[in-house]
Amino acid sequence: MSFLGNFTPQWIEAQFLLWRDDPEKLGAEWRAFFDGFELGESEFPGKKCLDPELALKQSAVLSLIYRYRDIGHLLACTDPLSPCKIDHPLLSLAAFGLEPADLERTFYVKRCRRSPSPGVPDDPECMTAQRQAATLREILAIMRQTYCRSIGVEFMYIQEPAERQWLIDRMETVRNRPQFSVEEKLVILGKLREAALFEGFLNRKFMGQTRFSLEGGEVLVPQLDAVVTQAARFGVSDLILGMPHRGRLNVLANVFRRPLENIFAEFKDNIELGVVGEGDVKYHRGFSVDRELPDGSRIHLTMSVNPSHLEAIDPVLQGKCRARQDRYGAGAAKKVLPVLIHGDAAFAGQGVVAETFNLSQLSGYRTGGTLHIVLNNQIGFTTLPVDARSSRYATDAAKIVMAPVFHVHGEDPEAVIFATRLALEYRQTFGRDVVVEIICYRRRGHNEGDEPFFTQPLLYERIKERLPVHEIYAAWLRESGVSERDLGEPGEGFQKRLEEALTKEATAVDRGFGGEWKNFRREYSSTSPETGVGRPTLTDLADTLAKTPAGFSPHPRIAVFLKRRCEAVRNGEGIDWGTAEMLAFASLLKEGTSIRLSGQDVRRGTFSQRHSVIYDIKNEDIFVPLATVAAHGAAFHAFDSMLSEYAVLGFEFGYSLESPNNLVIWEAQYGDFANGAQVVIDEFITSSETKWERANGLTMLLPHGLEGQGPDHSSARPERFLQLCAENNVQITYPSTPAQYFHLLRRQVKQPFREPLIVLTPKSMLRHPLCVSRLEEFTSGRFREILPGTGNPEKIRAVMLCSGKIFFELLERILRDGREDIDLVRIEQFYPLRKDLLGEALQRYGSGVHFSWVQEEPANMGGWSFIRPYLSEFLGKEPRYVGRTAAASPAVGFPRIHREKQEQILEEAFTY
Ligand SMILES: Cc1ncc(C[n+]2csc(CCOP(=O)(O)OP(=O)(O)O)c2C)c(N)n1
Repeated sequence: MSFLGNFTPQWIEAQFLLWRDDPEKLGAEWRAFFDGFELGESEFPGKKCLDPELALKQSAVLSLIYRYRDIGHLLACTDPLSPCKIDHPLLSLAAFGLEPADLERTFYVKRCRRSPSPGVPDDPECMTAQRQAATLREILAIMRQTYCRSIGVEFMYIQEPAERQWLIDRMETVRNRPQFSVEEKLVILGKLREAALFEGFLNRKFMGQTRFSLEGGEVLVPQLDAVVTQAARFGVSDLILGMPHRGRLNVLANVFRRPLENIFAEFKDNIELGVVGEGDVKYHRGFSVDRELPDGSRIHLTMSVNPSHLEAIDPVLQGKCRARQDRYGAGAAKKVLPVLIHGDAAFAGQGVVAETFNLSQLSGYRTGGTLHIVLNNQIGFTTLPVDARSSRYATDAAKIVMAPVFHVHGEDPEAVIFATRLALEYRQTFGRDVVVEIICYRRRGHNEGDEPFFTQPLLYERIKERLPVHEIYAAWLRESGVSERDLGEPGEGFQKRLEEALTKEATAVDRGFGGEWKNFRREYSSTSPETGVGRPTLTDLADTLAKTPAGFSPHPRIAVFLKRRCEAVRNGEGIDWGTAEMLAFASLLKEGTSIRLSGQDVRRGTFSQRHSVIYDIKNEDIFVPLATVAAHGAAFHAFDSMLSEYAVLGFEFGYSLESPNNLVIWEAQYGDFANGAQVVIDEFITSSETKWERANGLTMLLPHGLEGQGPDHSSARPERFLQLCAENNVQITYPSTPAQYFHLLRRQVKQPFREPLIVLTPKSMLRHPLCVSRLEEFTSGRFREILPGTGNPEKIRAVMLCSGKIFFELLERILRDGREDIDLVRIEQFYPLRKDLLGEALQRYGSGVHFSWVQEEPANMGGWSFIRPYLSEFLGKEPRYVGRTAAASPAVGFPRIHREKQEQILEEAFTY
């Protein structure tokens, strides 16, 4: 039945009137229908009565064209393991009210766009020049050749007319299959053969060793080779690639040209290669190289380090690229190209993929578009697509940003390379993400020790029958007239290189700490640098930061807020947390350190404590006071992030990898939510140095403290971070005063090395009258990892060791009750623990003093488990534990119970 068959004439008439009023009121198909109707009518000016059947058919043809562009991919022949589809009910002639007899009829296929603005006439030149006629048979052939051969394209959801037309123009003119020169074809063939030979060689020489063979998807190698060549032509200077296990060694060998002997050395378990730290398996390590191409152009290629956690690299790579783009300056989005390779199961299954797409157009996070390649081998370990996703395509997550997706037959290398070049050109032109999916298969099991016939016996019978793609392509070239001489022997030369490399010594390896990192020390050292800032500088900064531009109208409460901050600094006392942070930022900016602060609502601050960006209440113009004090090329950027932890923290980790001279900060809305990014914490932040020799100086601000807000706004889970500590991999702090926070932030930049900094930050303490500092605490000194007691040791009978917020609750009670028998020792930095300072702090007291560890967190959380063995060692006995009993949830849901429990802890602490 025709698509018109379901509608009454009255309904169509009503639609027509709507269309006359504004075509945008109708969906795309109905717009095409009435456009066609109008076109038919305009062919016969003055003729009142047009043959209605002809007009309907003309419209139907335009609908058909539209629909082929839209869903022609449903008929595309892209799967090497399945027969090609021949028909689809939505694409049959009947679906449009057309019939075979119409095939020889002539229809108009190009029409002029109606002027979008009322009163502006349609372009008359276009009305005559662009109209073309063709028979339906010809039209259908073009549509089928373009959209239903080896490339299926999804792009009609793109809402930008210019982008859509750009793609149409490039695809339909060449029917999605351009002519490659014989030379180009032979390069493709050579790369396919190298890819196959490499796998075959490893299979023979290192039988059974895991390498995650690329066999079945070898086309990835000529494809990436084409990306490199094309990118260099476009003026890309840096190509940064993130890819998982499958085919990674092959890509390193055949695209990055990593010395083969180095790859083999890793198979021989040659730890002589200079790995520092714990190291990682060979298919996770990073590599970078400058490649010079035959035309003389140069491009720097980076293979980013990669954990096993599939897709975790996606946001990290984005952050890395963005940092490099920021460093290169204006126009760098076109020069630094992010490329991400994905497996089909991981791309469909891992939520971080969608999160990363969501970052792609945000001003603080965009990277000018990413080229995504999905190597769809139609299986994930032993799981088939039917169990791996609910979406039709493995790539459907890309549609959230309306990225064009090219699905390409993995045994048609020319189609793969054509689609990839077009995708790259699209990225360079529009600065948006784009996806090329290679549909192929996996010749072997998931890894080299795996038996695929256990779970997919029939599928693997079919796979067994497939010839290697280089053989298929060589046969195709032979048939199309390329001579045997030109085709040559598979592997000439390359086989020899492989054999030679097997006997060669490995060469020096990339050990990190180059480029931006070359001035940093690898080793952690515990000495805190001096981080004070002179009084005149601080008061000047406070003055400057309190000013708003002439004519700018801040909210009246913000005006008061700015004034109070400034007064506190001028008066030299009562400086709160937010002011301390502002002074740390401002002084660093003035000294030339750029600052990037990112996280949910960080500009204002979740607790309204920061106000780093101020809004004009009359027009919402913004003003960033900190930007006005930056000097020596430094910049201050605060970005309110999208509501994600995983992708955003990953992004900031990547950013910090690339910019060790900057202060890069991620702030959690509440510390609790950081566990949404646990993969980034485990796999990158705390372990990247020991695995890959990639240090980083990322700072994480995690609001923490039990304040009766329930289980989920209370704990940054310090115990989790403390469990990850070893080998000086991270700094875990819970500073108690604004001045300590000031010195800590400055220390992060002034240290001669870089290690991640975790800061448990306050919530209610932001406004607590005791949680303030005097200016002289800022003007000299350094961050103090341990704050010893201040009482008279002669009078002290009990010492309470504690950290963070509970200190103030204990202090309040000491002050209230005038207790001179009690002293408080604060652990401001748990890790690396300054045992020397802790020892000094405890040695002040005479014998017979009672020592307690006091915390508000349950016993299985907070700092207790971590600190307990150290305290036992120092004291020669177990300290008393005062705090909540072990609990499954960090805090209770009822404020009254919270208060009662908190009171009990204090009571108990003071009863010794
Ligand atoms: C987050 C995560 N979960 C599970 C695994 C274990 N694993 C390794 S490879 C793999 C299958 C991946 O399938 P696909 O993404 O299609 O890539 P392929 O191996 O087929 O190339 C799985 C489940 C992992 N590495 N990461």
